[in-house]
Amino acid sequence: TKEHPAEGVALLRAFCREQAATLYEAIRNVEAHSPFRQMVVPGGHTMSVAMTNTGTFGWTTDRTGYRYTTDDPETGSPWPIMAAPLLSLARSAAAEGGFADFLPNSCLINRYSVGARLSLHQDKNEQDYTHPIVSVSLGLPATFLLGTLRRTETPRRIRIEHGDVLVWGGPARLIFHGVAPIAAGHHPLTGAFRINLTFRRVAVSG
Ligand code: MD5
Ligand code: FE
Repeated sequence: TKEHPAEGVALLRAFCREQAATLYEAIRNVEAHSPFRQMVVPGGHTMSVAMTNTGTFGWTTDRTGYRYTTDDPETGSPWPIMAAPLLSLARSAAAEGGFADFLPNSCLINRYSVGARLSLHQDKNEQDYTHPIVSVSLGLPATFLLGTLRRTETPRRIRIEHGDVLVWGGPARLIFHGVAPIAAGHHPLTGAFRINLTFRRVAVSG
């Protein structure tokens, strides 16, 4: 099924549910090389979400700012190569969402434990906003905060479940969004976690 919760947003319910175990296996492999870590933002706070990356470029933050890098600053090695099932899923979801030739070169993997959240923000470090963003949810459900182009407007709340995929493009690419604190629960695949994969095409890096 395809829903359009806002202009430029396609919500593909249960789109990757059948491949979830394969995707999770790929995530576990990434984690074995580049472990999840809680990063520090420029204001000095430590994020409640733990992150790692796969693909040519990985998103990181520290006290000095946000950036995309080819190497994991924790290991000094390149981020793990994006596994075929991850790339393939991102491409097919983008196509279903109306973007025929999406070629992501970056996948941020967000791991939410119970209580972890992502405050309202825009994704604006990618330089080129003509490419969509594909976001995949596995494990515990979440309440997604779907805002507008203005930070001050109250966001709508959308329930996102295991296997759901969102494609954000065009007018939705720069809207404010976030994730409400994750409620306690258990999922047969991921246990006490929600995992989000955010696929992007990044133009430049530092
Ligand atoms: C998450 N992650 O569920 C979300 C899914 C992030 C992030 O927000 O930056 O890692 S990605 C949702 C998203 C991405 C890009 C644009 C928009 C939403 N949007 O225009 O609303 O962990
Ligand atoms: Fe975001």
